[in-house]
Amino acid sequence: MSGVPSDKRNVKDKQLDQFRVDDAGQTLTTNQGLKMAEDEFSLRVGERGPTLLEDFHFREKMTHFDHERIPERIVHARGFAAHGEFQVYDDSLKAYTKAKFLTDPSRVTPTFVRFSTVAGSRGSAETVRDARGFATKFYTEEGNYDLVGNNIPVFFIQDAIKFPDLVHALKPEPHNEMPQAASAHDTFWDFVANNQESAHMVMWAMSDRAIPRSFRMMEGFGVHTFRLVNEEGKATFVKFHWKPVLGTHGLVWDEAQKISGKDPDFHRRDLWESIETGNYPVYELGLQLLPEEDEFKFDFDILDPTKLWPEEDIPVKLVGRMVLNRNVDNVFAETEQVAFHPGHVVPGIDFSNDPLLQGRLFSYTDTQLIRLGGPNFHELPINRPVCPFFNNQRDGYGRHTINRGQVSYHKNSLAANTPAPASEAEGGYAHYQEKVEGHKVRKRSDSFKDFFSQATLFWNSMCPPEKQHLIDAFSFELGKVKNKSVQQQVVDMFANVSVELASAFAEAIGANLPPGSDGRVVKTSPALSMLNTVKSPATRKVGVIVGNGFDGAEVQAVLHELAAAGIQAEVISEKLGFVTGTNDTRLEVVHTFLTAHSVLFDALYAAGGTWTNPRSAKDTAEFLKEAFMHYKAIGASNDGVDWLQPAGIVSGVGIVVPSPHLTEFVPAFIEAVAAHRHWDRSLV
Ligand code: HDE
Repeated sequence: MSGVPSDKRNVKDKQLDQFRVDDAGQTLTTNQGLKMAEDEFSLRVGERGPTLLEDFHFREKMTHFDHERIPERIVHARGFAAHGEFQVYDDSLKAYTKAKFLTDPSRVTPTFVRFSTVAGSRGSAETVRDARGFATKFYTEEGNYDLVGNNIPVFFIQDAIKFPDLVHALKPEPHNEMPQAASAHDTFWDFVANNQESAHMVMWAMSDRAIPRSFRMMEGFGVHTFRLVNEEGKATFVKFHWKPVLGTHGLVWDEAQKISGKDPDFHRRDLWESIETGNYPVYELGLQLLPEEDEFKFDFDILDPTKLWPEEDIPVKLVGRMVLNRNVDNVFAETEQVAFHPGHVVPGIDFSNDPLLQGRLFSYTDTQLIRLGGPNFHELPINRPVCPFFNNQRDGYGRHTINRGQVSYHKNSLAANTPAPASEAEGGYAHYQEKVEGHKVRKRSDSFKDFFSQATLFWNSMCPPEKQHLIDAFSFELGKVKNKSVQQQVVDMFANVSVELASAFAEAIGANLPPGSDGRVVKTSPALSMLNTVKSPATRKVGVIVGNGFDGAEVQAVLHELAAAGIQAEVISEKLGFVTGTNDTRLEVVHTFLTAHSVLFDALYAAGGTWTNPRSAKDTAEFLKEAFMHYKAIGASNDGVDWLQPAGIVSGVGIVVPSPHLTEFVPAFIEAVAAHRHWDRSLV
């Protein structure tokens, strides 16, 4: 059921037990509990006659089926989730917040995390170019806290009122419903050019951050500035981060597109399998803390969601760890019905006046009302807090609770004025008493009007291969835009970010080159480059191409070392079953050239052997060529070395062959796998 030993099960896991049902081995009944003698044939007049209306079993079964679907999320429809646990490292945050789950290191808080793409429908491919949602529900003892973030730390727009416009422009165009799960079309880029506050996030969306290798290898960001509030009522501004311990890694665009066809479920499969095999994803929670007194010390407004706080200026303090250790039992019941809301807070966490955040505080409950069909979605098992909840709210569609008693109003005398509010000292939530004054206006603050400096900071911070990927992404996206004026508007807009960038993609799409030169912003932030991230071989997937007659002792020794480094090696051969090497060594074949593809692996190991089908040599060459093209580590030993040349691979960065001994080969190959990609290959 839960995959976690019973003594380790947390309070949320145990709470879900009362709703879990195992149908296997049971007698089939109707929803009224009536055992049925037949479930294959409807009730009809004569064997060849019409079906009778009195067939309640048929009607119930069909009606339920007819109503199985609910509206998908208007954004973030395609998602996948897992259960986990969060624990803070120590009590040092007490100076900043009274939130118990952030200050009591003895508490283990159950979490539920849903990752998602933004633009695509529920059935769309997962490796598309897009921001990823990273939404975490903490089931704390003081109520649910939701950190509803993305893997990009800034947003396209500054004011929530523009969200419907942004999403209309991004989603498939209404007249032909194309393209699916893609920003590479006219209306999105028309929106960008005419809403230039989007410049910074567009830079992130065109970078490798928008094609993550895995949900386990991407950062998460709360985006907005929030507040932490301590016992004394003192507030500190905060930005939330998730840092994956495996580092932040992306795919190659060509590879990402091919994976969309070869395995549209690539990211969920990766997460699911990691958890099933005990390779639990781990993220550290990081906070950037800013005293309220320092609010105006920056050259950007901290309320502006198109701005990040450079980590070199305001360091990220790592405060705790989240481990995802349990897959869901049922995707609809849990992943689809989970309802996140940035307004689900606990004492010690409060909001800022970020106008995007303020609008989100309205939208999320509103959207659950249509999506989950009424106001009682908090009663769904996945959404229930693990602490008790009482109030005077009653009735509505799908009410489960049987509230007893006469009274459902406040104040009252009949129930001694209960349920009663708690004072702050008793754990009651009291909003931070920020002083606010002003005229009612519909206006953008002047402090929100610098759209380009941080977009340039991002560009400046990229290493040469990352810059090239950005140029390629802009060239691809705008190459798909049909309207010449929109193309030119985007070139002219991004000349404000970098003339070098804008000129490069202008040339690729045949637009006019922008005038001017760069140099306005020279600052860099090394934390923005993914090349500076953690590198680890752990959980990397290596395809082992091997035919019968391989060197048994050698290949087994290599596989042993790879496993010891945490690498997942999977054998690819010409047919399923077993391949046999010298010394009667047998390896189970997990994939054939037909069922797998080079793009589904982080690296390949050409282990040698012979083929019975002449096509296999060609398939091997194609696998290797593709891996080379996608900058992946390739290891080859014994007669596997002979497979490189037909693939057009002579030597290069990340190509590892025994030189001269096998003992040197294995560590070198593991290091090459850990490097993720060998971008230098593109520069030689
Ligand atoms: Fe969301 N967003 N959003 N968003 N968002 C939704 O709520 C919205 C924004 C994010 O896995 C919706 O339950 C508005 C920023 C995630 O279930 C909806 C605005 C960030 C998820 C909604 C934003 C996010 C959503 C659709 C601008 C990163 C998926 C379904 C004011 C900090 C949660 C739903 C899940 C989902 C509204 C902008 C993250 C319509 C109005 C910025 C991860 O309520």
